[in-house]
Amino acid sequence: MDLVVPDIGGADSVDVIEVCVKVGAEIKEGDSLIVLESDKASMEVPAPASGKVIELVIKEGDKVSMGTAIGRLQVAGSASVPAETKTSAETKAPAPQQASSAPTPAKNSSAPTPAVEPSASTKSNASVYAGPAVRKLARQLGVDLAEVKASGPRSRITKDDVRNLVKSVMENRGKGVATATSGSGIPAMPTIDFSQFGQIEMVKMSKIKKVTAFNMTRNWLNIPAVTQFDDVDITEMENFRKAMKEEADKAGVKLTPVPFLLKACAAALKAEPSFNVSLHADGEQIVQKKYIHIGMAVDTPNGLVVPVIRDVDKKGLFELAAEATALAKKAREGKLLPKEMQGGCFTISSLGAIGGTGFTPIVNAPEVGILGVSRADTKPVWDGKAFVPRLMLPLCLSYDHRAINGGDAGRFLTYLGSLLADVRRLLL
Ligand code: CAO
Repeated sequence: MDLVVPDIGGADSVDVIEVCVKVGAEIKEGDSLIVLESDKASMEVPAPASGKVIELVIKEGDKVSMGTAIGRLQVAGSASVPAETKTSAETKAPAPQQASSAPTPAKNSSAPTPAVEPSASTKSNASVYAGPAVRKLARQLGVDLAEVKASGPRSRITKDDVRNLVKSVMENRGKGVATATSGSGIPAMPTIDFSQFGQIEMVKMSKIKKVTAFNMTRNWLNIPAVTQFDDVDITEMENFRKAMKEEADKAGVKLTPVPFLLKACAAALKAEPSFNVSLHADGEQIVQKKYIHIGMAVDTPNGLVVPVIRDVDKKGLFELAAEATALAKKAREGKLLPKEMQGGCFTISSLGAIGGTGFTPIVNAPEVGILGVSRADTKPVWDGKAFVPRLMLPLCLSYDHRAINGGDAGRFLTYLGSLLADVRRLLL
């Protein structure tokens, strides 16, 4: 018997959203053969008779109209089919004696049992057993049917199953519980009334603090970051800096370690251009930058801001020192212009004047690398014969592991260290 699409109320080019049977399956009259979905309704096409499916010429995603061939059925009790089967082209043409029955609008509870059960390993939205009405509900609620536990006969998913999943996810979200089915959803933080523990005062967050909180969360969640640590011997650099201090003062600039770090990072970005990139939003390309602008994190009473020093590679130490001081002052006075905080390729976050032995800076997207600098300290270093006192600067390099691999990062930090250990190298 030829199986064809029956009268579907005059609808044309209707999508096949599910093929419920496989070749070789024994089916009963009324079992669903395929599920169709038009703009207006979903419907199941039932088998017109019981028997064995011997050919299928239809697949999910096809567009069908009344008369489109579905396949062929060896009707139960009839003689076996001839050895030669019809070609797809032949079966697509409506046969003179077509057997079909009217499609049934999807009804969850009375939907017939399919001949083919979905296998757990290949379970997908298309292969789970659910009627059109249930699928529609799942789509409306954004539920992946593959994640729904079925309670209906023969593992059929019911509307209640879909609703129960949504309910449990929402309940667990409220409790801050991550479940196996919560996917990448972030459990919400509980709201706590701290006044029950003691006296409190509510302080309004500054705009900068709110923007920082948003950006940090976004960057933390989006960027698979790695932090690499190293201690760099800056004894010679510090001797040079101190020797230059008087000259710097005369030139009206404050020569701290930061201008040296800026200069060395610019050279390292040139030597390791993999750090001077951004990931393109299309996920297909990276943006390789040919300019070197470096951001400098500044701690202000209103919160953290990152002014950007442009073309660092083209500027001298005094010029960088003057610009860093001027930008830090402007930042603390809240006078930075938006364009002065844009266009950075890399960021330096120096807590050297404050203290600490190391930290893990958060990558400042769309940049892919950030250098954390902690307080330099004199430490005993083994020179091969004896321990000698050396001024060691702790560096922490966080990087976006999507853009940069560990080898790049190792080379970047080692090269940066070599420049800071011997600043004459910056001239090479
Ligand atoms: N180790 C030891 N001493 C250091 C040092 C280090 N790594 N870095 C700076 N110092 C010293 C300086 O040499 C200076 O001492 P002298 O006057 O004797 O030379 C002193 O600390 C104060 O420096 P400074 O703060 O005036 O200037 P700076 O160039 O070191 O820093 C700036 C400028 C803007 C980076 C800094 O003021 C700042 O805001 N840092 C905080 C950045 C921040 O918040 N980062 C965290 C971001 S993520 O939350």
